[in-house]
Amino acid sequence: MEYSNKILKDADPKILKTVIGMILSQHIVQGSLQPGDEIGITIDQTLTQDATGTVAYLEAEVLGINRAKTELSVSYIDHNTLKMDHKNADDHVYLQCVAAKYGLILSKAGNGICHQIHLERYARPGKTLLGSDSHTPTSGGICCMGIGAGGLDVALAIGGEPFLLKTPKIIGVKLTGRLKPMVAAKDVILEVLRILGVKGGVGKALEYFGPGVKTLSVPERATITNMGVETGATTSIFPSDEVTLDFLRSVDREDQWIPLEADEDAEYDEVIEINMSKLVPLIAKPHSPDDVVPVSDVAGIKVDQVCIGSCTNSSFKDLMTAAYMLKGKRVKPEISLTVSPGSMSVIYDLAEHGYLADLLAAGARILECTCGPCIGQGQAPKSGAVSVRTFNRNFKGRSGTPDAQIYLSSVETAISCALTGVITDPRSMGELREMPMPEKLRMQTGLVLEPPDSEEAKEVTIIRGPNIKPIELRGELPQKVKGTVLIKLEDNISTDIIMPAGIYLGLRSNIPEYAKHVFEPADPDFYQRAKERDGGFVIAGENYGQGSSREHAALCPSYLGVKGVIAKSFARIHLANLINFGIIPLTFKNIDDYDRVDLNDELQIDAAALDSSELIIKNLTKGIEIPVQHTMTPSEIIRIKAGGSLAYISRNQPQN
Ligand code: MIC
Ligand code: SF4
Repeated sequence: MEYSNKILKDADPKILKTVIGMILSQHIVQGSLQPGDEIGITIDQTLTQDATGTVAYLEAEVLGINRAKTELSVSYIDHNTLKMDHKNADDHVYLQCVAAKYGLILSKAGNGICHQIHLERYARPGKTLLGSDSHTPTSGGICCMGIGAGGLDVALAIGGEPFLLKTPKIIGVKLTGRLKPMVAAKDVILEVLRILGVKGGVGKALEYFGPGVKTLSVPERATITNMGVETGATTSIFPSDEVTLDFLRSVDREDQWIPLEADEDAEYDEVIEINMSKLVPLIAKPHSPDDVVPVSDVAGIKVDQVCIGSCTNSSFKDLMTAAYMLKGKRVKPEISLTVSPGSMSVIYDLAEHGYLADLLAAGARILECTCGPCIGQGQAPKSGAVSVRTFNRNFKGRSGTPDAQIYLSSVETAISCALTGVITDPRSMGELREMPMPEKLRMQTGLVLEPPDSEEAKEVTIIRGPNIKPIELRGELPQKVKGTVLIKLEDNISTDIIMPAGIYLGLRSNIPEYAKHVFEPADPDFYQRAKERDGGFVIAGENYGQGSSREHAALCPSYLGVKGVIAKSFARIHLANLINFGIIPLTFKNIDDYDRVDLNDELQIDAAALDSSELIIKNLTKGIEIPVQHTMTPSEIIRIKAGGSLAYISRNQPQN
């Protein structure tokens, strides 16, 4: 690949030989490609979903963005589609108006899960995609560099602003061998999680290479890039090769193919090697995606529910596998088996090829093409149930049942459990017949709306239901930031703990109401305490804010007056969201100091001290000083002092 002299001069020469480096260098507009350095990249495509999209577009309105400047932007409605009352329905109307006004494609409720549809219809090799959903790297399966971000960052990208990120270190995942029967792509990513853990990918990106790559189809690759998110990695990618071309051909987009592979002599910052021939079926135990063991280790545990679907495993190939395994059989009577197809096209193809009938005859419940049980929208398991799911997250309580035991596995393993009633190694079920994939997938749906042209768009009025409340801007930081510790948390606190989704999804566009549930799963009294004390501090362990991209996990605490989070370490997207909404993110310089701060201690930070990356927090209650640090850039420091990026940008717009 040809590069400008400047890129060559400033870049880490290693990175330019990798697929990720090649895509970054085609999009870089500021900074240099040195691991850890901040860069700005142009964004070709964006996606939002309804649960993060309403707030993203409300922010876009605050910022005065009114027409998408990207090559392609899609607004998906896939998370919250039940319409149990007016809230959902009102959000959908708002999103439809905004899409028409801004020039976005709208994928209506029921059309499918954003990542599955994006892979089928829009993601293109070599492009950048920014999405207000953490699993946006799914598109890496087709060599499109997807990155998850908060809604504000996506709104800015829609407005044509570059996206700022730290150049990741690149972990090369070398795949050799070939998957054995009943061992699946899901087992590859579970193995990666077993090796790296839920924070092993923070500040890094995963690039797959090696002879095994060619044995995996695009939907299989997308399962792997999708769940790479659970390592904390910024993005995951496969090269664009003949397999990519075959997939694009099957969805009538072969003209969008470009070859894109790492140079033969590419070197990575780290290399993990996985011999797929030696892999066995794996399963993640409750309550973390990295608690991975061979299925045989937990075989025999009684199962109550099996759920197939989510953006990890809802492709035509996945559901065809389920149908092949279920054909002519019945699921155990005591098991509830649900199937959520990833898109309308998937269900259309299943129907056309007769697989839908096989699923129904076996006793599967076919749900809508949405996230559904993955985000606690229905199908909460019974108390204490064991549920085996093909999903990507099993954080405690996420299913809607706090004491449910959620296991994550491949489709092959999950269906084996549905047939036997206990956790079962799929290899004991015999081999699958050869599954010929159809040459063409029917991209069939009536649920996609193209936007009107810019002239017609001017006539569109944005309709807002009563549950849609405007976003309030935070004030500037005072000189002395003072408050008590409102909560002290352990390691790996997910955004599902900070801001639960499930039954509260209808409140995503109503921050004052949603804020009443901040930290509810960890401490139901948090809201009251925060209100009484007019905010304060949060103390946390490692990897604070892992999981989803929901900026509500920063926006709602910010609304309650949370001033800062002092943690052992942060997850990438959540860290950016904290800065966007004016919450100071600090880490302990000495990890043991975590033990020197307790609930209710009064803390004080000098705002001016934030100019340096190392500073002191006074623990006024204990009369001690605690050294802390931050990784904010000079521009982020300005923003945090101004009350966060949203407040800063909107107050500094030219028209104001
Ligand atoms: C998730 O899987 O947790 C979600 C729901 O898709 C989130 C987005 C959200 O909270 O709306 C994500 O992954 O970013
Ligand atoms: Fe939807 Fe689940 Fe995927 Fe999140 S992880 S986008 S909730 S299917």
